[in-house]
Amino acid sequence: MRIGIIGLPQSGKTTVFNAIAARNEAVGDFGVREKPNIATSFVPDHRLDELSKIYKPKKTTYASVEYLDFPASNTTFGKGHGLEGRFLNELGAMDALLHVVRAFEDGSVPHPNETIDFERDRTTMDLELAFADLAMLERRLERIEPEMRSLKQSERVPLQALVSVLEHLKQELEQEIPIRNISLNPDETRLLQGTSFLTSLPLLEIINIGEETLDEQNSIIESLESENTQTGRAITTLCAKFDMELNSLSEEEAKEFQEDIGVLERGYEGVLRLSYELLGLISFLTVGEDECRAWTIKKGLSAPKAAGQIHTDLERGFIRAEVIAWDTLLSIGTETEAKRQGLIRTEGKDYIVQDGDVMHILFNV
Ligand SMILES: Nc1nc2c(ncn2[C@@H]2O[C@H](COP(=O)(O)OP(=O)(O)OP(=O)(O)O)[C@@H](O)[C@H]2O)c(=O)[nH]1
Ligand SMILES: [Mg+2]
Repeated sequence: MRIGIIGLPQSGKTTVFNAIAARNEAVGDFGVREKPNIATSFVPDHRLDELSKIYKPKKTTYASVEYLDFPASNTTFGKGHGLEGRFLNELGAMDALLHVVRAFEDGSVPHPNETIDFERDRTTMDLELAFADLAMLERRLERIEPEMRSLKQSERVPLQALVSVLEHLKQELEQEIPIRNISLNPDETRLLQGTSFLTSLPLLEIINIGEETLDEQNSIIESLESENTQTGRAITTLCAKFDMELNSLSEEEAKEFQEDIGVLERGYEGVLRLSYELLGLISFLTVGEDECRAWTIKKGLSAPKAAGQIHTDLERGFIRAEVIAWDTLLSIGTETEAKRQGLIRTEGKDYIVQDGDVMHILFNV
């Protein structure tokens, strides 16, 4: 999973990146970097921790997420010129976008619009993303036109179908409807394969609040919660500066500090949880003396497809899966005992993998 961090200049993108990926990149550099910062962070998983205590494997492998922190440009951003052109392709290849929206007040950090207004900045970004998609749509349509003319009437049909989908998307975007909210039939989806639109990506919005409003965090989240019902969009708050500072403390110190101010979840935990929900992801586990490991899959995948995440051979030669829920296994203690009690199920090709399933795949290639 790859998440691209975007936002207006000086909104706290790099600070959020540092907070959630436990990094220490320079902040306040006004987007002078040529390339995004990249970090891989591991998804904390207490199920895997508990099972590893039983198996004592040589290696415990957590699921991972890659974060890319994109620099913003003061000259183009927020002015309706779209996002920074040089990063558009990279942004389109993300699995989700994380928009850092500034809500913190700090006189020493300039805002491109001078005042602090997070609702305004959310709208600005929605428009930026829509502009970028519209520009891309227009370029595609312009390129198709001469191609169309060079074809015989009978050969034009597939291209005409593509043109009408693109025109449809364009009309909706002009009404400020993001592509993720437009329902497309399977044929239309197929025509658009290989094209990545920024407004079709799931969008996670992080309202970056100031340290002095930390105690209001829960009520801010509550007031924004109704927005989390929107398709492909989730919103939460984080005090990036505070969360980044917690990284320099030990785990116990950080816990204590959090309890003092009543913030129970670490920023990165919240971001991960929401990203999983937003992207419809779950994990299944594999256990053994060599390795205990968490695998991330889309909700609703069949056992062979899930097995394919481990290795394509396991999908191709899938015979059956032996499955037990992680907490059942934990309470019984060993697989041998679980098997004796008939608690390990045999599941076939149609089984839909559930979050927290511990699986052994039997296959033959
Ligand atoms: N007071 C306060 N300052 C913050 C907070 N988050 C970020 N800042 C400050 O805001 C400034 C900009 O932060 P960055 O993380 O560099 O912002 P950015 O969006 O990455 O900036 P560019 O990449 O240059 O667009 C820095 O001086 C941060 O210390 C916050 O929650 N509270
Ligand atoms: Mg930055």
